[in-house]
Amino acid sequence: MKNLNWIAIIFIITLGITSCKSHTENLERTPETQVLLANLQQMPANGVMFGHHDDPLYGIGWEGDPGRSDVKSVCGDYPAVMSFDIGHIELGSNQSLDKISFDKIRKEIISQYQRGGLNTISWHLDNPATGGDSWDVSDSTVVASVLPGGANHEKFIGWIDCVADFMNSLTTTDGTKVPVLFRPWHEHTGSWFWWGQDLCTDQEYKDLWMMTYDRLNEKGVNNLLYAYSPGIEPMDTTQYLARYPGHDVVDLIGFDAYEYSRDQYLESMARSLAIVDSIGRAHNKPIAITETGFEAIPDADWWTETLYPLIKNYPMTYVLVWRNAREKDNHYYAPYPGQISADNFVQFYNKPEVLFLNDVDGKLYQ
Ligand code: BMA
Repeated sequence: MKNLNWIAIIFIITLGITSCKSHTENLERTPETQVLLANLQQMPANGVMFGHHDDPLYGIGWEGDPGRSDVKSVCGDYPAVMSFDIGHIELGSNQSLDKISFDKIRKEIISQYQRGGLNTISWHLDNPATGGDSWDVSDSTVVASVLPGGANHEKFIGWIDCVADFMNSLTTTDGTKVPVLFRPWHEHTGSWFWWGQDLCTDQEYKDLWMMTYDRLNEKGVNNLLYAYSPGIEPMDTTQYLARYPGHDVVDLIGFDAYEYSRDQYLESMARSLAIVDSIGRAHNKPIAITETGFEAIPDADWWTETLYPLIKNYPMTYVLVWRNAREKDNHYYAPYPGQISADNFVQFYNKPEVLFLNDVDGKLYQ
């Protein structure tokens, strides 16, 4: 009897340990990823890194020219941060929603790592219930439908597995996995994506994040840091954190904010910066402006007179502007040679506390 009791107790303890195993215990990030996180926590002491989405892939009037970048053409240096989007990876497609082959995206991510720069990835995935795109908000039950027990759950796990395969494929020739800052489920405080504010409950959003996080871990994805980036809708830290999935599953906090009018931009930036600064300090999270910009940069002094004064007083890790579309008129956020803000961008570039690739100089991974 006694022996049997002991066997039962050991069995229960073992069961308890296995079933209570939390996500963080599963996670053994690669040494490079751990070093990157430690450096991102230190970075703000040196300055704020500048980033640009799809920087080496295309720009105004060009596509796929080796080594070319609109930012580099203007200031002579690459952005320290490059962002890429893997929308349509979930469909098994060989090109992204912006019609760039995933082989090319992979190659550029590896190159940016080898130059010593930071890579971040967003995911404008399709709507798994309707077959529409990220912006298809016609159905407010889509998030619920991909969670366990939902009609689209199995299909959706397959979609996350496509992301896992891509992340796991980011390896250099010596077999090192490239660390990446993954920024899933972004701008969720607005209601323009199917995972947005009015399209799911707080709990469903958190469950979506955790399911993504846990599945990527299960698939051996150990080269990711995770960025949480709502829009400018939160008015205070409580609202900012309403859908926050937890400090153990988020490495960097930020927000996406665009200029539509100067007053609106200054006001929303000031508020959002104060929010992430306060949470970042309290919880030792690096902070960033994960997307920003003024479409077609119609203000010739925008870089030094609008953006720089906003960011200079905060310990920002990076500030990233969106893409220079080659296929859509006036959809660009970084200057190109001859653009009216190009000279001003060079002044911004010359500020000692604004960091481009040469300033980072390999420090992110040492
Ligand atoms: C949006 C726009 C779209 C693009 C998407 C993903 O903000 O630039 O044209 O498809 O990002 O890059």
